[in-house]
Amino acid sequence: MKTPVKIAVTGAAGQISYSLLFRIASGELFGNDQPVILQLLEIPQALDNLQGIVMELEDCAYPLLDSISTSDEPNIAFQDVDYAFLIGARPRGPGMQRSDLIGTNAQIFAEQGQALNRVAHRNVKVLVCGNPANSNCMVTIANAPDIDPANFSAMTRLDHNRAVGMLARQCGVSASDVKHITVWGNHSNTQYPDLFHAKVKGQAATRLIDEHWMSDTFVPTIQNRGAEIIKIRGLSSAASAANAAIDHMKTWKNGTPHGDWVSMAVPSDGSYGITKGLVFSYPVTCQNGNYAIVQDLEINKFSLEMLKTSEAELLDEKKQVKNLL
Ligand code: NAX
Repeated sequence: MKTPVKIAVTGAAGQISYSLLFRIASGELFGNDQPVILQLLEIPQALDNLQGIVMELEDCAYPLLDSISTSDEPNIAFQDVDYAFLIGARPRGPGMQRSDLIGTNAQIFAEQGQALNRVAHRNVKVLVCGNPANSNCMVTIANAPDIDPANFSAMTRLDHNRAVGMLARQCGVSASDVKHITVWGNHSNTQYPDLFHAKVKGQAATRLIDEHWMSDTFVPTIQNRGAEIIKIRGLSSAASAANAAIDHMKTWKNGTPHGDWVSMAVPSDGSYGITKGLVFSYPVTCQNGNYAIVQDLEINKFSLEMLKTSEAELLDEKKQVKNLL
């Protein structure tokens, strides 16, 4: 048997984790010969509830689940972890502005960055999912100076998967026939799902779809899909978000399929003229546990405006968290 990998999940009693934990414990992410240790973090008020989830995990008798621990202390939950899913965050409450949420949550991620820096494995891979995910990720990186920034990313894979699914439905093909979709920018409604490079069964998507459908239907639908789900379901996306978190980590660890790329929000190196250091969603390929931003894609005027709008929003968020950077 292999040595178990240690995985931290924060917000472990929340709705995304309720899907995610069982899939990790079953071996879906790391493979059917890889034991896992789950190190779960919650706030004190949620620890009782989390105990119930631990009991359910135990009741699955997963052969690969080596052990589970719970804590409200990041220094304990992140001890020696190889992977960290930072999902826990405060939801937006009544009367709260987006800027209030940014301030409160950025503080959480600053503390968690410091704890990762102190106790996590030096090669830990960190996925930030809690919102505002891109800026939280930037704050986490700034507070973990001894860990390579390339080990951190924020999740736009749900947006990416939504875009793949919608284009596939529009063209009447399977999701596996769609390649080279990109979601650029912030995980917010300024994100830009870009079809200009997309291929459907090897053909340029722009030859198969109407340009007005792209700009007037596709782009706003993907940008607002999260809000639409809240309106209809009464709760935010959870199973699809957990699915995207699994996809994100799996691709990062195992690599992108031949001839395709995925969207990941990663620290900008200035590619495509985006301010260095912002955590920006790019098309990336992954190999041997590392990602590389896809270079030299042609960006037309429409796309450039969309990228710049999302960058401006991230620059504004950066101003709001500057005391934590
Ligand atoms: P829930 O409110 O169900 O769960 C959040 C959990 O985090 C709660 O159990 C809470 O007690 C815990 N928590 C709060 N502060 C914490 C802290 N300091 N340390 C540890 N745990 C803490 O939310 P859920 O639906 O699971 O969503 C979690 C986060 O993901 C939210 O911020 C949400 O906005 C974000 N999302 C991000 C997505 C993305 O694509 N990047 C998509 C889905 C989701 O909306």
